[in-house]
Amino acid sequence: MKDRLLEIERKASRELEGVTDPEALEQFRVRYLGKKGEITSIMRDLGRLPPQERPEVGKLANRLKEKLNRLFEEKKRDFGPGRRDEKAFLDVSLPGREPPRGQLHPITQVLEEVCRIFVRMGYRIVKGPNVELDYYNFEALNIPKDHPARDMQDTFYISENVVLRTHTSPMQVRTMERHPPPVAVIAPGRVYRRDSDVSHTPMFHQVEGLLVDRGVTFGDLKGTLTSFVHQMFGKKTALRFRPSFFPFTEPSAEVDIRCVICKGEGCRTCGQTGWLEILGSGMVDPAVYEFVDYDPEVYSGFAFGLGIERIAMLKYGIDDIHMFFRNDIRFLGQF
Ligand code: 2U9
Repeated sequence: MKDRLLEIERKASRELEGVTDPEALEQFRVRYLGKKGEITSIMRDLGRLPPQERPEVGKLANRLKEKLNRLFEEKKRDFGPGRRDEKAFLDVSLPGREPPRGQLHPITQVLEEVCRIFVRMGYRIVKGPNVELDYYNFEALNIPKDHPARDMQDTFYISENVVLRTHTSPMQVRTMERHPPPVAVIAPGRVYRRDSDVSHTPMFHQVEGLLVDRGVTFGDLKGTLTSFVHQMFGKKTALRFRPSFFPFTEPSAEVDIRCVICKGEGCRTCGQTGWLEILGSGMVDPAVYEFVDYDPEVYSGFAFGLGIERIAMLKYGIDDIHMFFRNDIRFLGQF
């Protein structure tokens, strides 16, 4: 009897595949599920089985009956008024389909996180043009005419006196021009440099900061940036200030954190040093104050700059900066 049930199941499934009109479907129903149909006859024959076999075979027969009923109902929908290929078909019993949800680009997420940290410390956000005068991008930042950064190789020139800004520093100069001290601002945004390899793209994002007031010291710079690093990378992150040089700050220092990959052991990411450079900083060079009419005898301040793509690469362990700009949803959806 079990074999007969299996045989019916195979036969019925095959037959149903060949059913292409309502008449054939009705014949199918009569043949298998009708009063004189195959399943009904099996049910009737159950009584002839030895009593101990009846429950198992009965259960199998019931299951097959349910299955064929279901297949029959599904097929019926293909022909009925609510058939699937009809434009108006709407099965209100189906669960709703969730539309794919968007999210912020990882660079935007990191940029906003950096800004949030400084805004909490009292800094104000300033934004300005990406196409900038040579004066604000170089001249007022104490970058002399013969400085290599001004080379056509490094900077996108729009005309002799107009460039795509190579950093967001022009915004700090514009801010100081219009506001007397004290100032505490951060300038986030896009910057442009003629550079492209695994860690450089011709456009990237920076957040730069500037704080000027009476009596601001290198100690304030260290405290501020230490707090930033701890908020961004965790309170246990070791950091160091390494002497450096920038035309617009003196003295200058770069900030390194303990390598997030090897924890200081030495690896490919940190070039075996155990340290990763994450930002540049320094006390604003008095020469810069001359351009904005701040008195360097009364005021002092510090400035810093960081590349958002670099921070994001270190935070998420990404070794190719171009991943951020390929717009591959499978990559971007992970953040
Ligand atoms: C004014 C005065 C000084 C901003 C500074 C840096 C050091 C720095 C780099 C970090 C990685 C650029 O994106 S990056 O390649 N920046 O090292 N930036 S101090 O100094 C200023 C800015 C404005 C008026």
